[in-house]
Amino acid sequence: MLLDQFLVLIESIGIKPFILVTKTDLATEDEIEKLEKFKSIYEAIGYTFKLISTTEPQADLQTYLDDKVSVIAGQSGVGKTSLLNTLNPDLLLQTNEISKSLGRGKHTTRHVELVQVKNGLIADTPGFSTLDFRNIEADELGDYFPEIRREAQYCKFRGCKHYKEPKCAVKEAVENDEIAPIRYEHYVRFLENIQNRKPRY
Ligand SMILES: Nc1nc2c(ncn2[C@@H]2O[C@H](COP(=O)(O)OP(=O)(O)OP(=O)(O)O)[C@@H](O)[C@H]2O)c(=O)[nH]1
Ligand SMILES: [Mg+2]
Ligand SMILES: [Zn+2]
Repeated sequence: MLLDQFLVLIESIGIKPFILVTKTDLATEDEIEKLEKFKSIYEAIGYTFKLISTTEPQADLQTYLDDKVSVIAGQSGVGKTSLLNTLNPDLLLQTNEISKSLGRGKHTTRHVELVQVKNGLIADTPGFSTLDFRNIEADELGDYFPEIRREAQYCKFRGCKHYKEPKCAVKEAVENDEIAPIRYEHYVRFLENIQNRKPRY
């Protein structure tokens, strides 16, 4: 859910996302199997999705980041800074183990800083704990789900929000398994969230 929320925000500002699942050295075989299923869902949408671990060098990621300006973002403690240290061992950026009592990161990175990996620049960022859709309107939400955006042109009604409207191509695509139900469920939750938000004056 947090990932989909994040993807919506990233799409809304026109940045190309690259999804990384970190610390896969800690995952069990069952967990890896589950992650592979998510990987195929996101790849079918058109996203790049990679399972990584800082116990291994990340040569192809280095190449991907070369000559670009990127931002690495995610919850506190997921290993953003550790990954940058792996990509460029000269950086020696500070990292911290996650808090045992709280079960989450300690907000070690406290400011945004651009660091170099090959000829690319990457902004390390502080971990966030919540995201909100304050700047996104109900009628644009579907644009930020690429698979919904693609189907929306076939909906019977212009301005269809793919919610309670009849003859909705998006809902049909969910029923036919062309759109992952979990993605559509999140779309509906975000939509309801936006529709229930207090109006701003
Ligand atoms: N086992 C394992 N541990 C990792 C991996 N990557 C990071 N860690 C550990 O996870 C902890 C948190 O890493 P950080 O790099 O500080 O996390 P962060 O995302 O930068 O956290 P904030 O700066 O608080 O947002 C550290 O103890 C790292 O050693 C990994 O691939 N495998
Ligand atoms: Mg950090
Ligand atoms: Zn529709």
